[in-house]
Amino acid sequence: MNITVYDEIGGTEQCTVMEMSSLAPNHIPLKERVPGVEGQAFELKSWYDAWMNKRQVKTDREPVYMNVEAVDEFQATIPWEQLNQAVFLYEQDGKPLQKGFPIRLYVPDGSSECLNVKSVVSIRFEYGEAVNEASYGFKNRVSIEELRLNK
Ligand SMILES: Nc1nc2c(c(=O)[nH]1)N[C@H]1C(S)=C(S)[C@@H](COP(=O)(O)O)O[C@H]1N2
Ligand SMILES: [Mo]
Repeated sequence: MNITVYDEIGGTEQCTVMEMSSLAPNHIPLKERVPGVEGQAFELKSWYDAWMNKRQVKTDREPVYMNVEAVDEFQATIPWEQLNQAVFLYEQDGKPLQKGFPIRLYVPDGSSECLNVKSVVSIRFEYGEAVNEASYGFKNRVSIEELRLNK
């Protein structure tokens, strides 16, 4: 399963877990940042810098937030300042994740544990208007039935 990475300046790339984790300069046991949870994780921000370098992007700008979306369409938008300790869990017992595959975000500095999005398949770095608070939840899914009813 691929993960789509998008950055307004750096462009778009489809990555495998292997490609992402091998690019990441800083790998840690997750329990160092999230006590009680086993597994190997890599740091988000140092991975992001390495990815931007690989994309040959030079910029002084920083994203204002990151948006991640999961297989089940759960998604979260998190201000850049809450992401300093953020990591992606990618392996448990030396194997791909049983729960949260392909990767799971953990946000130790985040405003809520609900931001620990499982099964992330899309990661977007955004530079637009600042968001002051993190948000999460399922994307709006409007069925044909509802459209008819609300007409
Ligand atoms: N993909 C996905 N990730 C998700 C959720 C979800 O519904 N889908 N729920 C979130 C919420 S609201 C919480 S509280 C935690 C629960 O994590 P747990 O399953 O490890 O207890 O996962 C978060 N990550
Ligand atoms: Mo939650």
